[in-house]
Amino acid sequence: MSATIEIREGYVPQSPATLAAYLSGIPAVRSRLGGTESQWSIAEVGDGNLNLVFIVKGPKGGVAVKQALPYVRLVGEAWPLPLSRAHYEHMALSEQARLTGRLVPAIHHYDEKLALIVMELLEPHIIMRRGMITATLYPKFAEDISTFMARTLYFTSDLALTADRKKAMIAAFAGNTALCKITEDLIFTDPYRIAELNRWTSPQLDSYAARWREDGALKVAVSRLKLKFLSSAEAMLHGDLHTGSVMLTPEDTRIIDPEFAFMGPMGFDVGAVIANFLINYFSHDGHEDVPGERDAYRETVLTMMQQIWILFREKFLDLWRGNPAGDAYPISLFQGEDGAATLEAERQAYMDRLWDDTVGFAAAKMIRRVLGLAHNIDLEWIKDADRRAACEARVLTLARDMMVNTTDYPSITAVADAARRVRAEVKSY
Ligand code: SR1
Ligand code: MG
Repeated sequence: MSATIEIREGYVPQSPATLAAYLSGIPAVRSRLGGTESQWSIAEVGDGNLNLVFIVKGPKGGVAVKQALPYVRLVGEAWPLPLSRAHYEHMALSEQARLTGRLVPAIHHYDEKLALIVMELLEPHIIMRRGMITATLYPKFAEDISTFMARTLYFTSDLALTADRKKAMIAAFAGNTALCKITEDLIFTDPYRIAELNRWTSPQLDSYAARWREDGALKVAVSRLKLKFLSSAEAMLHGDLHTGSVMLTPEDTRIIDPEFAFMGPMGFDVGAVIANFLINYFSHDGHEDVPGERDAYRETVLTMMQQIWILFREKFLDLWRGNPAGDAYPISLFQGEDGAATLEAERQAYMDRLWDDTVGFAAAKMIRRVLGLAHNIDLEWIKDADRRAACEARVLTLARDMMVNTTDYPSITAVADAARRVRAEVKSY
């Protein structure tokens, strides 16, 4: 944690009253909303961990406004956080828009000084996590998220960029250290030690938390992942790609909130998606009124999870075969039929390594949502603590095995099978 709250000249946290006056001074936003300031409705709706979020509606249309606070909203002023995260979010959103078009919200206006972004209002979209808790089907999601990940990760990697452009991207994102530090602490360190902000369903999971702090193999495994996170600048990551960073309808998917963006290991983003599907899979035992009521949805969650990896792998490989413009693996080294075959075998091996990273990072993301500070509503909304702890114990059991015995998970099918097995075998906490 940095020591003091940042003071930036010209920065004022907005309220509905000040925001109306501010937005009326931006012609593009004023005309999008229509009418005059007095006709606009403005509500602060932020329920995330970090920022203010306003929904503004006028006679003609609406916008969403996101503003960084100089501290972590979830914790308060005791945890200062730099306003610069809005700069990195804006940069990542712009890059993601260039690479994926309508898979991210359009930006209408950016104010660096106010750390504020005015964006497209996504309606009637909802946060994906909320939809999945109520067992809603999203038939387009696997296609869309696999495209998003394949394009943002491939085109910002050394496979697609020349070394100078890649290094320029590393430099551009290098300052997002405070947000990276949150991940380094909350995901890779705190769940495995006594930390003030840790919490879990207690007393039910006390013995799990204690075992996690004493498990040498697990601590080595998570430390290897942390080292990769710290040192592997493979591609521009979203950095927080959970189902709370997706707004969607069954027909339209948008990826939001890339304030944790930086140049890091690709498996961190892919693993985040897989982790959140597994957490959701296990959570339905705590939500269904009649046992078995959600069997079909549970299987849908696993099917989607498998599609996501399979589609991502295919799309990433196709991009590599079609756009080998980067300085890595120069085509001049792989000429002729033999060269092409050698390179294709290496592409498959590359994806296998990325898969191993994905399994490990997914496991780390599952564990932090049960034993760390920030939990998922998939599990938090299970009111009965015993039922919740039983679901959480299954999350922890699978995640530990994925992290320590990663080679036992050679495919996404193996992960899905293990999830079913753990659900059947772990009866309680
Ligand atoms: C203090 S921030 C906690 C978490 O919220 C964000 O969504 C990230 O996942 C972060 O780790
Ligand atoms: Mg977020």
